[in-house]
Amino acid sequence: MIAAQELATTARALVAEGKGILAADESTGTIKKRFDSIEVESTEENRRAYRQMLFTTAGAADFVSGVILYDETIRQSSEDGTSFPELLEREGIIPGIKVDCGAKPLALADGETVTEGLDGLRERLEEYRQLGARFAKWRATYSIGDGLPSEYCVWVNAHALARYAALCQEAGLVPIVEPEVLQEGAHTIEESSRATGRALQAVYTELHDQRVELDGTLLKPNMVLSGYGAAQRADVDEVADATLECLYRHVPAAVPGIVFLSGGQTDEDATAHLNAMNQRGPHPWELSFSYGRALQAPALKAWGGRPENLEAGQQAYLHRARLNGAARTGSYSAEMEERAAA
Ligand code: 5MM
Repeated sequence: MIAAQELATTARALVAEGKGILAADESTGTIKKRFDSIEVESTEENRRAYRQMLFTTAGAADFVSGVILYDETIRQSSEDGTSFPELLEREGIIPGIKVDCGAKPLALADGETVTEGLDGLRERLEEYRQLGARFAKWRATYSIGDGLPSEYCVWVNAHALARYAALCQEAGLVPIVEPEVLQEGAHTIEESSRATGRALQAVYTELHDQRVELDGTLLKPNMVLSGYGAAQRADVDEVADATLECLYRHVPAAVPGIVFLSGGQTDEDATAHLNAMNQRGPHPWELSFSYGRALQAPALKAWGGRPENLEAGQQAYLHRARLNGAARTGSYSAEMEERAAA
């Protein structure tokens, strides 16, 4: 059994100053959608080449503390035969792994999901640790709507997240706990806050009851936003204030870090929101990022599946990583976007 101290040290290293996490854990179905958008076939070799481009970007380790991998990716290697976890370790980046098996329809609950993957998880975690993973991720999703999320959905997902987290700590992996309230729809920022707060409160009740040591965990929540389809969208200051208010009410101070997901925000919005929250610090927890789309979208586009665009793809990724690194200390400004575009 890994000492609690080691888990806490890894969790703190993942939220080191100026750094955050790259979520590169798209399952085969999701990466296919991303590749479809640039008209690239989703073959195993193309997926490997794309991930290699990201993982070998010189200078990224200055802003990226860890990378979340997918089951296929953790078993892949760079062209010189170095396994991806080893390659990342050498650069000083901590390898992690997505271990959930996806959000599936929740029985007798129209429009709601429960995340599966607990069966056999103890054995899978043991294997992932041997493959080099030092942290893990499990994502639950909740929709906002008429009577949604239901208490039923809130509690089954909180229970599963805590069972996953306890198994991770037993296996020596830091669990990233990801309750994502989806921001699709026309809801107000107040409705987003209520749903997010409810989900978080249940998660921390279950984590406590299932004996999870909070200082060896990280939280990966959504930001509190008005729905993407709302007529009047909340601005950067309103999002920062509403998100912080919700987190202060529901997240214990023993949690070392909160690593937001981007959830379909534009790259610039995801960076500006994080920056505004850090400008309002200091906070009891580090406020950082664990972005998928908001770190990768420009890189994917610049690469376009062409080996000759490798450097352009790496520069685009490095640029977003640098700006989000600045947002970690509240020192990002919109001018930094323009300077790069010039
Ligand atoms: C990278 O995307 C992950 C989800 O992949 P699957 O849906 O295929 O399992 C996702 O869990 C991701 O880690 C987080 O949602 C953050 O990603 P975004 O793009 O929201 O920042």
